[in-house]
Amino acid sequence: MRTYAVYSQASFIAALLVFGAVLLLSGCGGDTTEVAEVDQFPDHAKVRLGITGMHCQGCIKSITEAVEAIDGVVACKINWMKNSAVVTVEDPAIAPKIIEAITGMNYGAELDEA
Ligand SMILES: [Cu+2]
Repeated sequence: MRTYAVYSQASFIAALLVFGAVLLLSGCGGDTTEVAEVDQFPDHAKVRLGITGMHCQGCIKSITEAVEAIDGVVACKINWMKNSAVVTVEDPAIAPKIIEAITGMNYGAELDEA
């Protein structure tokens, strides 16, 4: 019985760890990714956008892919909780193109000047 108790405690902890890892990987449990703090491209210009109409991870994925497919876009990080995106670009002049791509998919998008 004692062995069983130790075993089940260990597997319980293992299960917790796996659960935590799944949460982290899936990005569930609230968006803890602070876009401003994780800047992989500090030397590049940023276009900050407010985006409306996103309702699931699928929206985020398709917007991210569409924006990153635009010539001159280096990366697109969307913060679902804040309804915002930070797009790393070669030249901020392509901002209208980015907005066009997003609104073309029936989401709202506008430049966030703040
Ligand atoms: Cu969706």
